Amino acid sequence: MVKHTATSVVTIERFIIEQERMFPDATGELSGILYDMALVGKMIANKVRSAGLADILGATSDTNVQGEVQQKLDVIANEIVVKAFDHGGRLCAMASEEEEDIIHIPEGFRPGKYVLLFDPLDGSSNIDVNVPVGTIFSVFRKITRGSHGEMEDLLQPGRRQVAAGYILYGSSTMMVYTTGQGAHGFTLDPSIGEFLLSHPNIRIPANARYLSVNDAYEQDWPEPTRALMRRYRGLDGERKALNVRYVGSLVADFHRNLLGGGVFCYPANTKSPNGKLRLLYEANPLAFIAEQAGGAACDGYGSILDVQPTELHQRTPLYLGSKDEVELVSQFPLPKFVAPGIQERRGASRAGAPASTPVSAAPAV
Ligand code: AFP
Repeated sequence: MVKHTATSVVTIERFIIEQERMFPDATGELSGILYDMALVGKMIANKVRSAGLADILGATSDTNVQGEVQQKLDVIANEIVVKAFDHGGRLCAMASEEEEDIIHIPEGFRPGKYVLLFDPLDGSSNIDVNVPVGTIFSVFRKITRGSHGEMEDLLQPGRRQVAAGYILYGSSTMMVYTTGQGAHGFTLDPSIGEFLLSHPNIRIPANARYLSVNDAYEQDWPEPTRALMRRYRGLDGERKALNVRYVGSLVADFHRNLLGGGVFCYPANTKSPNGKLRLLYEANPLAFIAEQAGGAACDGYGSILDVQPTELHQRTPLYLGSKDEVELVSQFPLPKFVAPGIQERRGASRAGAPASTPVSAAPAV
């Protein structure tokens, strides 16, 4: 394996080619998806950079499938991704956080052997105030017979992802991805329009510094979640307090914790018994990256990557980041029923777990 340091000049293209060479049977299709994603990142970065100038700030009158008002840039970013991928011959289907149904490959184009799930512009309610946003993506191999992609191809547990990543539109634009061979970060050099390897083999620091959580929901958390947060904050006298940092834009919060060490939490609460974040477009891809960087992700019952999805827009509670901090969640077991329905759904939908798995016996994260 070629060993790169943060001081070698390596374009994302060269890096992807070098990784592909490690697999003699590789056809280059997955590499093609990653190049296309880097291209998408540059195109969306360009739109985000000029958002304030082009009179495209503010909400459209449309709402997405979650019932949220779509920002115009969400719509634009969604279109950029779909158009970059629907004719390339590498995908047989897609699913987007912004679209209700499976996105089929148009007639006349050859379907490929992968499916792509993506959140085109996560954190988009922050655009009006110039806060970092991101694109998140997840790739699976097709598992059904026939040439066209089906729902079953999209509803696979995160453990089966073959690639995942995100693009952060922050003070600089960065793409971080994994194909299961470590997590690697690339920074866009705007003067040459290339992503250059800047963060090879990212390892999330074991000594966490940050806690990212929205305290506004504290009154709606179950008692074990409140106790967990008191522990993170050092209020129960058991440990040193973590610093609290919350942007409210998942990619930005995750990226800071990935590099600096920390845990992002979006617990279930009585008003949102399944949390807010989407399993397929947000939790799974970031969980894959976290694990590849030596971290972990759980939903309060077990590993995120073991959850068998049942619907495209499924939500999940999420604890994500440094391993020790995520493992702490299992010491604060949630009551059997956080809210009507949640335990039955969780027990029944975890891949490989019997429907009756009691919470206290949930697999360790
Ligand atoms: P938007 O895309 O509506 O801005 O939501 C962003 C997000 O999905 C995720 O990026 C944040 O971590 C989370 O929601 C913030 O949610 P709260 O505002 O409830 O804390």
